[in-house]
Order: sequence, then structure tokens, then C-alpha cells
Amino acid sequence: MSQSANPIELDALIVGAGFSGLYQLHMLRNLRGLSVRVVEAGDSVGGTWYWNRYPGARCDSESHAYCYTFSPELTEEWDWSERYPGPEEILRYLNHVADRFELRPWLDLNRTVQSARFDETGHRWLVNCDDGNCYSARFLITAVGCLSTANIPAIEGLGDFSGRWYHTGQWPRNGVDLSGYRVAQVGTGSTGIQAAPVIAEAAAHLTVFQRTANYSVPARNCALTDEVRQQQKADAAVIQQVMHSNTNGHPWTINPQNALDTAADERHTIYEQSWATGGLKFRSVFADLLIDSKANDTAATFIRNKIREVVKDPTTADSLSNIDHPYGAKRPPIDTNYFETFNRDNVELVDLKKTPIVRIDSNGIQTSAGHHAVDIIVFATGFDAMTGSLLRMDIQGRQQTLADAWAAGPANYLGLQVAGFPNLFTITGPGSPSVLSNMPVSIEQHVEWITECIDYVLETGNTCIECTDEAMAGWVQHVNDVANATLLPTVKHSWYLGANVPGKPQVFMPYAGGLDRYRQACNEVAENDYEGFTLS
Ligand code: N01
Repeated sequence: MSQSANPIELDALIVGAGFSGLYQLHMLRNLRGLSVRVVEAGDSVGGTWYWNRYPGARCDSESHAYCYTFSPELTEEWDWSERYPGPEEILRYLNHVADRFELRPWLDLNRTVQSARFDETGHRWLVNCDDGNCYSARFLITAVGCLSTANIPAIEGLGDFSGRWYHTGQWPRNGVDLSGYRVAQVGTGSTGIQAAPVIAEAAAHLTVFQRTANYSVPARNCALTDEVRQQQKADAAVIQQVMHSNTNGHPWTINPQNALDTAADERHTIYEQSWATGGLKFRSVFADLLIDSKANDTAATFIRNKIREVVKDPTTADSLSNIDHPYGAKRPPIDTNYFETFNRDNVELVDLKKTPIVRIDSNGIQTSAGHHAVDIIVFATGFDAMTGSLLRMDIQGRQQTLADAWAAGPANYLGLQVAGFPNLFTITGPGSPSVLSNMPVSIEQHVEWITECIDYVLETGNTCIECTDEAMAGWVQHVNDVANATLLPTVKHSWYLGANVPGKPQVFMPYAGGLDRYRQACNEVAENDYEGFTLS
């Protein structure tokens, strides 16, 4: 690694200026007085929301819960306009945070980390960036998000396509004019399910290429009235207490009742009520949905029937409801008029299970059954999730690169540290609840834990903290055990397992034991003088 002659000397370097990076900066710089910078590839703050501005993009967490809780003043002064915020509103919020907490002077924008190397003699991270700048920092903290590296499928002939194509996670900042064009959308995950109804309204024609049918529950988005906002603010302390003490970080708890212990009529009524309420809460309507396949079948059947009720064309309804995995075992989408969209005259579904894509040519997509001429292709094909953004930074620890250390899949301690990579902390890393929880709540827990850990290192006069191999092996085993107690790893083509990226090792990555249990595990480690870590 070449090094600039004059690296910028810091206590901590943070990579990424989304929810995690901004809060970590605030904690370490404003509250602890350390010298800190944030490197960010974009030209502004926002992280995930800076890049994901595709048509229909909207957060699946509710606005009053998809925000920081560390500042009561911030909670009080910010007004959300809708039940689920869109990217523009989240970006406005994060820009407000950057201004309110005076974070901007410490943001190094338009700069991408190219490599990071741990210097054994100085116990510092030497970080090189694409513009020639270099940092030397005691602590390196990644705040790069879990879903930031686009997965663009290697479909034969894409290079021959004479139209335009886009990935939803790299959507042009000024938008894309779809009006009057024939659009192909590949992918029907959370993103595709949000995008299709909005693309269909703008485009002359939309062809949705579905490889795996997916469940979706209505989001029931709506404008928030002043009355609702005032109530949310009045109840903020209680709501936040719930979010900070439960399994999922959302402002509700899982119903302790089991689906299988509930009479069929009552169960149906509860599903209907939850369907009418809408949102991710549907996943929490019974306690046994993610641990018992028979219980799960009751929810799956309910949703399949809803799809068949909505979609008028029987062949399309069959393809959309022919879902091959348990409900909630892949990340469950929520939508606004997704299934209804297939009743439009200008929308067509191509079931790739029946007629796979053969190749892309200059003017469209060829399947085994025929050719679809299109002007624009939208890839809603997801991400190299959880590890992609970490590995592309070319991180070199004491003896090996992170890519080598994780050749068989990610391994770490508490999702936060990797043995052999001292003073490196990964916010919402694999092995932590992250994507299985309401992200800002998980982020706050990580940032606060990392900050206190750094306090401890500095207060004890040390320069280096590193988890042990034994602690890491124990955590990896625990992450596997808690995942295997659920239906989540039974879905073999899930991005939770890395199965969506060809060649990626298949390891169940997020921590499925619940945010409450995870928080307790982290607290116990800290209370026991950072058990599982060595300090030097
Ligand atoms: O990505 P995905 P996503 N040919 O990987 C298909 C979060 N999120 O961007 O299932 C044809 O889930 C693939 O098919 P299959 C959320 O956590 C949050 O939709 O692999 N199809 C699938 O249908 C979510 O889970 C919000 O068979 C191909 C789709 O592309 C995560 O982001 C909003 C293909 C990819 O689905 C990722 O969601 C949106 C190919 N070669 C997303 N390759 C919030 O509101 C892939 N597919 C916070």
C-alpha cells in the first residue's frame, strides 16, 4: 500500500456518513473531545438513503421510530410528514442532524477508502483514499451500512443492451424519466415491490421479471396529522423505552400468543386486523411464526389467499402466490398497491421459474419463451449484503486481509470486532442484529457500546483492544445456534445467507437471537472488563 507522506493524524476515523457515522462522530468528537473525521464517498450525508432513491423508495420502519432517540430535543423539534418516510425526508432529517450537532466540519466528502492497514509498531490504522489523502488513526470504525454494495447480475449480453439500465441502489440523483418508455424490472424483493407500482404509473409498459415469488403486506402509508404527531411526541419516552428493550427495535412487542394455540376463527380475525393495520408489525402478530413451520403456514396461507383475491388474471395470481419459503424467513416486504399493479393493462409478469432469462440483447430481454423489447432495465436485484462494503475497503489486519480472514464467511465477536484486527469496530456488522431489527435502534446501541469501549481503552492507558480467537469462535457458534432455532436459515436463496451473490460463502450473517438478548450480551462483556478482549 502506498502511503501519503503526511497522513492526517486522528484518534478515530469513521467510514460512512449515514445514521451510524453521524452518531459515532457526535459521540466521539462532541461528547468525548477526540479528534475524529468521517470519510464519505457521497457528496453529502445520508448513507443508504443517499444512494437508494429509486421510484417508490420508502422506509419500511415507521418514521417516529426510524430516527435517533439520543436527543429528546431532536425528537421534539422534528416533524415527520408520513407514516413511512421517503428518502428525501430522511435526507432532510440527517442533514438537520449534521447541522444541529455541528458535524459538517469533520466530514470528508467525495472520498472513498481504498485500503486500510494496521500498523503494528504504532498501533494505528493507516488508511488510504482514492484522492490521495491518507489518515493515521488509533481507531477505525466502519459505518458503511449493510446494504450498500449493489448486486448487478451477470446476465449474458447486458453489455450489448442499447437502452439504459440502472440498479436501484445506485439510482441517479436527479431521477430517471421513465414516462413513455418500456421498462423491464428484474427482481421482486423489498425494493422491487416498492418500485413496480410507481414505475408502472410512469412507464408506457412495465414487465416485471420475477425469479422468486414474495410475500408482501400492505404498508398503509398515510400523512401524519398534527394530532398523531403530538401524541407520538407526548409518548416518545414510553415508545423509545419499548424500542430499546424489545427483540426487534420497533415500537411494538411481539404478541406472546402462539398461532397454533389460537382457534382458526380467532386467528383469522387477528390476521385480518393486522392486515388492515399494515406494516412490518404483521410479522409479530404471533410468537411462533418464525420458529414453527406449521404456525408459519397459517400466515403464509392467509397472504397467498390475499394475493389471489387481489390479482385478477389467474395465471399471474398463481405465479405471484407460488411462494417457496416460509413467511418472514426472507426479509418481508411491505407495499403500496404491489399486487394491484398486476391488474393494470400496462403491466406484465414474467415468471422466471417457468421461463428463465436466456440473455439480454441490444433491444431487450430474451427468455426461454420469447423476447421482451424494452428501453430501460431496472435491476432491483439487491446487494452484496453485510460483508460487501467491508471487504471492498481492502482491510489488512495484523497478519492477513479481512477478505482472507472471511474466506469461509464472516466471523467476529459480538458483530463488532474481528480477531487479528485490533481497534477496528464494525457498526451493524455481520453477527449483530442489524437488518433483523429497526436499524437506528441497533445503530445507537452499537455506537454507544463502541464509545464506552474506547473510553475504557484510553482510561486504562492502553492503545489497543482486540478480541480473542476463542471469544470469536464462541460468538460465531452462538450466532449459528440462535439462527438454527428459527426458520430463517431454511431459505437457501436468501441474502441473509449470502446466497444471492455467486461464489459468496453461505453463512447466516445477522444475529437472530433478538436485540434485547444481544444488548444484554454486549453489556455483560463490558461489565466484565471487556471479557473476550485483550488490551495492550
Ligand atoms: O434485494 P433482495 P432488495 N435474475 O436481495 C432477484 C432492504 N430494503 O433490494 O429471490 C433474476 O431482497 C431476487 O430473486 P431471488 C431490506 O432489508 C429496505 O429488494 O434471489 N432475479 C429478488 O427477487 C431488503 O431485504 C427497505 O430468486 C434476480 C431480488 O432480485 C434489502 O434491502 C426498502 C437475479 C432481490 O431482492 C434488499 O432488498 C427496500 C437474477 N440474476 C429494501 N438476481 C426499507 O424500507 C437477483 N434477483 C428500509
